[in-house]
Amino acid sequence: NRVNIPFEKRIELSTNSIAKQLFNIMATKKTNLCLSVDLTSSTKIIDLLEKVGEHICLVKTHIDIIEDFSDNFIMQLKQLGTKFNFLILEDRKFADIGNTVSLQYSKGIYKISEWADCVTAHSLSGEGILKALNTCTNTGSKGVFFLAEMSSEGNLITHEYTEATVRMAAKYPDLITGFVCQKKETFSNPGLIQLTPGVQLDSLKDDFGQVYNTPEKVVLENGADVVVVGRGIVASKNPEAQAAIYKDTLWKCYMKRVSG
Ligand code: 5BU
Repeated sequence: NRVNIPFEKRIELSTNSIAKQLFNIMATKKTNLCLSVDLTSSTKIIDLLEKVGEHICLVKTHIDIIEDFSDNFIMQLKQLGTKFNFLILEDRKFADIGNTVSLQYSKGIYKISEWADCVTAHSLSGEGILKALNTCTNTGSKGVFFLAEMSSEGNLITHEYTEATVRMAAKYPDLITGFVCQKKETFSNPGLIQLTPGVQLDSLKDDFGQVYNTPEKVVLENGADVVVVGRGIVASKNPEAQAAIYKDTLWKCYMKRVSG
């Protein structure tokens, strides 16, 4: 079972270079925490990452919510990634036809393909989306987290949709880093990474349908490899201390999972 295999061993089972890097970072830094920096000020994001960079393996951005976006911000973000050894995931949730996605991925103001190690994408529009992302990434080492399930209540993803998504991903072993999903049964390939959002220690939900689970539940029961925490850290009074708490709690759960 993939969830009982330690990250070190899963490195060689990966066929995507970003998955290999991420497994390696998690094993070395002993953290499976992904921070979702959902802030609208680039200086606040940089300040926050200076404080919590040591605790995270991955930072997840929504680049289109930033009000003072600049190329300089991207430069600083990349520098912090190098300094603290974390990767960058742009949670763009691409969903259009392949041709449009290839433009959204590499053009416009954000030029996501130039700086994001990996991106998220929906399977809704069909395989063309992976073909397009694959073509754009031919030159560098890039990855895609494919959306197989969502955390929000009432979302329209069915079991059949999830299964078809996993089958579609299997055709692109070089490109797929893993799945954004909620359950360990969703896929079995140990070379792929389960990224799970919807985690908070002090809250069960927000006002707009987000559903939160505990670290124990998502890592031990539901098979999460990398765990996304946003407001649990970002909106807390002391994000630095909170990041350390999430990191320790999540890593303990992972250790329990692979040793038991
Ligand atoms: P939160 O503050 O921990 O609720 O933030 C969760 C983040 O994960 C936020 O950026 C969402 O866009 C993202 N997310 C999610 O919450 N649920 C999902 O199913 C997917 C992404 Br896919």
